[in-house]
Amino acid sequence: MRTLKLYFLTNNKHKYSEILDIFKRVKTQIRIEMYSYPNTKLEIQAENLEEIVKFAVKYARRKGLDNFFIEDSGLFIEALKGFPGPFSSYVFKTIGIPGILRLLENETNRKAFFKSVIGLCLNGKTYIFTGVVKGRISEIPRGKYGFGFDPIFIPNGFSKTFAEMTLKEKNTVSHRSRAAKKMLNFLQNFLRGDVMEENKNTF
Ligand code: ITT
Repeated sequence: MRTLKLYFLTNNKHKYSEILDIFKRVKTQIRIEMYSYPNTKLEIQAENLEEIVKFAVKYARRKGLDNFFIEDSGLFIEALKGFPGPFSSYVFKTIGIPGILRLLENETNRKAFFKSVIGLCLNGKTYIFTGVVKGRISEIPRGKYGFGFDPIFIPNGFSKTFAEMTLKEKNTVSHRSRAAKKMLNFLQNFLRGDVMEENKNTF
């Protein structure tokens, strides 16, 4: 089997650890290295994660990079019409968890979902993988693990928040693990030689 080295372009160590855990669980010839690459995502304020990722991939390709992936994710709250969604990173840094909980004060509809979109650039071609986890926003923050909005997100089927789960537990259901598993599956097929040149996710 061939080996493959991929760069994960991110400045978020938590995302890197979560995706690395998915790849470490299986016997694979794929090596992933975190690559802090500035400004790949700053150029665009699009309203959906796919557009942001496609733009970021093109941007990195224009800079001469190949064999890398980028992930963009967000928390979509139903009562807030999908806010903060693609603006999650900015909203976390500004109003943060207290701000989100204030916006949801007296709100009984606590439904929300996390979405992850991965853009993989492999031998000059781009492939998109997505993952979603549905859940609800807790009344108060709980837990010490993870990052971002983890302390207020309870995935369906659980009573714990993501921040009360270990990384491995979170990876059994999270949006990012779902997208990463799709990418891993695709890469394993690729390395076996079952190349899906006309994969519907390519562009
Ligand atoms: P990079 O762009 O460098 O990869 P980032 O943290 O800025 O890292 P995003 O632009 O994708 O990543 O922003 C996603 C934000 O959404 C992130 O900062 C969190 O606030 C939130 N978020 C996404 N996935 C999350 C998760 O698994 N747990 C908690 N919060 C999450």
